[in-house]
Amino acid sequence: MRRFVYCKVVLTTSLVWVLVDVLLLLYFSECNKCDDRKDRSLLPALRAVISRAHEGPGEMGKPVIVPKEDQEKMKDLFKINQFNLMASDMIALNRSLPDVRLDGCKTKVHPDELPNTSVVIVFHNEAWSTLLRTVHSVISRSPRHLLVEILLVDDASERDFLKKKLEDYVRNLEVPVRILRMEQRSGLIRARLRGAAATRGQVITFLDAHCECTVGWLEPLLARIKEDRKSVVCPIIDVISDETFEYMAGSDMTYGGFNWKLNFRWYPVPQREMDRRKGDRTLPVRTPTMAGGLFSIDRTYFEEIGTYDPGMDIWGGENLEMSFRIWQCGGSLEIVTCSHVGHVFRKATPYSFPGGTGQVINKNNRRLAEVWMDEFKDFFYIISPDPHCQVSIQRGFPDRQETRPYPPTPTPTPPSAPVHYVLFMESIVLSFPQDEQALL
Ligand SMILES: [Mn+2]
Repeated sequence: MRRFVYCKVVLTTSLVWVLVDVLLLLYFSECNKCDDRKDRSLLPALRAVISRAHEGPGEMGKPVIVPKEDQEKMKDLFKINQFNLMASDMIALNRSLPDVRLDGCKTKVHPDELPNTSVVIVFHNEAWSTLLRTVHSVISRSPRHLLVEILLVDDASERDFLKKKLEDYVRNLEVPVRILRMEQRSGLIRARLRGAAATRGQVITFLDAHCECTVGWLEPLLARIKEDRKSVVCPIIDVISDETFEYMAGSDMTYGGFNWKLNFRWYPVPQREMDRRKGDRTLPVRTPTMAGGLFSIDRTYFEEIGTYDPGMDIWGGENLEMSFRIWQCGGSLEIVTCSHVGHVFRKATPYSFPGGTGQVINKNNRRLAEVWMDEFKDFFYIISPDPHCQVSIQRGFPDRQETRPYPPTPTPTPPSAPVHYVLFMESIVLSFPQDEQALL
């Protein structure tokens, strides 16, 4: 009987509290509507920022879905730059991105005194939104004292908005942005050389015109160059989808090689390189080649190794040429795994190649083979014969240092061989088809 009374008391008090909770909830949800009337409150502004960071198109690197009714127009616009221009234009120029770094990178402490850098970006008929998103991401995610300036080199673009409108826009940015114009279409290399010659920073950082830098991208690159001025460093290149502009983290477990058509190729980071770093994935990976145009280099070292080959036209082959040059001139090429920069990868090139795409790339690759590959160039000539293509190489290339990197026959590496020898051996072997690898 007593137990029954207890139960009644417990139930009644519970019921009372539930009612109190409901009343409280009703009261506060009513009050939400009053927020708008609270003048000078920071709350609405804060809320707007937070909701934009999570809800605006493409924020936090999310994919943009274009409404059905606009899809015809979207397809037309795609052809201009070979990426989804409509999606790109919908995204804020300063959109938020996820922090995709390894946990160990987020807590890394860098020296106070890092070298500063100039950022060189070459563009040719680039879209407004991708070019300016590159610029904004550099400015907002680089410590101000490390960023001397941004140099935009216009390789003879034809679009109007890249002229005065662009000049007016960059004038108001909080970092000096200079625009240099090539008088005629000169190609990526000669435009980059023009930009590099005008830099004032201790380090030159080259980026493409459709990139987005993420939080903490710059410090680890500069810290590595401070440690060793002959190390040339690349970030991990994350993928920005050409269809949706979704931001997708790249892997720290692949590095660069090449095949015998002299195309760049990704390969898994070998166990040897994991062992050298004692399994610490936050340490830089030594890579035989770099994927493309994103890297930082000490300015005086860039001059010492003879900069780029100015005889290369438009685009293609320059990334391998620079990689071979660095390794053979006593430097090292590394992927700094704590630095992440996104890049819009395209399935087709939007650029015109005066003289024809195939011819331009073939000529560039021949220059690369003739200068840096010794008798290994024969592999390239067997796979890509073109008796009509002739290149003349003027001297003026720097002397190579240390051991010859291309042994005539792949033999076991002597333990004292410098690291570039080992790396090239490996990428040569990797570049053969599987069945041929077994024969080596
Ligand atoms: Mn690119």
